[in-house]
Amino acid sequence: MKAHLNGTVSSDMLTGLFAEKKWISSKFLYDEQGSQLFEQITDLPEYYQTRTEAQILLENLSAWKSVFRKPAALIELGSGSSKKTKILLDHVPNIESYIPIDISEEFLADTVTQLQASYPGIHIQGLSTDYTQPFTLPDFKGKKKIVFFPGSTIGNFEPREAELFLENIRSLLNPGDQLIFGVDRKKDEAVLKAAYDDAAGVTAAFNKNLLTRINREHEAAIDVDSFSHVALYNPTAGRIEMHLESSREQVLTLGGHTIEVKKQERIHTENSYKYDPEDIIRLGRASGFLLRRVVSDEREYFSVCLMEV
Ligand code: AVJ
Repeated sequence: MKAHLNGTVSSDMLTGLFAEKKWISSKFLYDEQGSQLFEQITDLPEYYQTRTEAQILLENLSAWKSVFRKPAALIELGSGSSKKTKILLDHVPNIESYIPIDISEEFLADTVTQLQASYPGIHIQGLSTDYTQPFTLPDFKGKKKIVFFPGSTIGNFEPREAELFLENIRSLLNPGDQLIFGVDRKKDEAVLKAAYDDAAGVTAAFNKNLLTRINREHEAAIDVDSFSHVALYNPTAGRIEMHLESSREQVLTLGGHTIEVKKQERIHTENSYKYDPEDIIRLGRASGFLLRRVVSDEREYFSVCLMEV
């Protein structure tokens, strides 16, 4: 939806720009261009997360094998290209069905077609929905369900929201069903900052693409180059923050509205919360799951967690 000339702004993407402290939700980072940039981020030397999580998954196959001791359904939240899931599909027997859930219908359909060809023995059924909104799962006739939520996406939720989100997921499951999720750990600030402010400038482009998207979808003319990428670690909150900082005083015109921006004023575009094992214990307790195990890499950069209903 667009900002209307009659004075109402009905777009989710723009509301935060009219707030005292300007913000844009990080979910808008992932248009087509943004999703491509994010894929590039996952290959950056500074962005250890994706390859560390894959390594942890590979190094702990016996744990996932015991999760799937009996035939079960694997349900993935925000499956994207299902890259990490392939580690499970390739090495873990007894995955009877795979239900990738993703908001992008087109992307999902392609993924399902490709996966079905590679894994003819697994029943694959995509579900195109926003998994942060209430949804229902297909009926698995009493079969065990394993929810897979990799990529530290949980870090984008505010801590309280993360608890409520997991509580909601738990309500879709039965006793004995399990949840496997990946989350980035707190660590040396320089390592964290580099991961969100890479030398090649891919993360900067990813952040600034939000403004390009607003220009395109709201017929705005924001001077994208007048904003610079800022990534900082907020140790009190335990999170990385991304902002867009204006290099000058300016007025943005959006669908008949004007927004004044001061020199060096920032638009907050993302929070990425980091979880140490004690934070994971708290999260499990608050969401009503039983925490079964937390596995990390040698450097203790990332964790994969197993929880049970
Ligand atoms: C996809 C939310 C896990 O927080 O690291 C990457 C997104 N933002 N670089 C993250 C992101 C900037 C990413 N998550």
